[in-house]
Amino acid sequence: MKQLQSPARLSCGSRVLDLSCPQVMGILNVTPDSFSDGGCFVVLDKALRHAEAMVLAGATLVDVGGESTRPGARQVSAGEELDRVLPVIEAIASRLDVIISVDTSTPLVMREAARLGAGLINDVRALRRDGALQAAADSGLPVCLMHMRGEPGDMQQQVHYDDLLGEVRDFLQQRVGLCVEAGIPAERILLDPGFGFAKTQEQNLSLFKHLDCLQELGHPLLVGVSRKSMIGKVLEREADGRLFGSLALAALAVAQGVSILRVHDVAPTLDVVRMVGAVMSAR
Ligand code: PT1
Repeated sequence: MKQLQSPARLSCGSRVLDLSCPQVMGILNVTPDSFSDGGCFVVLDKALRHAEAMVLAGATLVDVGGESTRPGARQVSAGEELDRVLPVIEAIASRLDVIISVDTSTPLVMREAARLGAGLINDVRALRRDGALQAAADSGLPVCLMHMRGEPGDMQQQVHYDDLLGEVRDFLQQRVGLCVEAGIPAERILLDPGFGFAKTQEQNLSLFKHLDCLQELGHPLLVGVSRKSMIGKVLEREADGRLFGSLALAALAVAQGVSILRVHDVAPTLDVVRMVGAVMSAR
């Protein structure tokens, strides 16, 4: 079992994230509902309650996203994304003691989110959109760079790898280089192998098995597998039946030294983190 690494503290705007032990990031999707938009009070209130429940359950980060990135999802306009995400970020920032992560690839969303109190930029496109490197650098916030190929709409057609682990590692290392050149200090960069993004089932499982190899890159790792289809395919269960599978992977991730778990189910995941942590710190 890999020992926990300790670049201990990460400055996230006005808050500090303790990375000496694994942290749980709660997922807050602000994708529209059929009969109201992001600026609507009902939507805002519901998002705020959900965020509050996750914070009470022990989440130290809340990941706010206005664009679905699951396989086949359609893209949304910057305006739509801003309308969905900004009111929620503003509301959480003024009410809850939590680090707000903004799940976006859109430079303007990064800038506005940072202005309203976001503490981390989480980009599934690893700052590849025009202007994203600069927007992230200007924000002064830490960033999470994720491995993906193509776009969520077509990524599952780009799953040929000669050496999956090597290619994921090289991609992330290359993105880190460009970030540092753009003025984002290496200490502020988190990395994510991107489970479910341009990968087959076997590739997802193999990447998970060898997650600890990515520790060589020297950056804290963030992993998002909660309720994903890679669990559904093994267990033959729909999304609402994937909790135990998600927890099994959370345990395996923590055992491989992962720093942040991006999850829907905060309370049970924290039990896993604490239990695995207790075993790992035993003599
Ligand atoms: C992730 C992630 C994310 N995942 C980071 N951000 C999603 N850093 C959104 C499926 O196969 O892993 N890391 N932001 C959600 N995306 C998916 C992808 C959801 C695949 C579901 C699947 O079920």
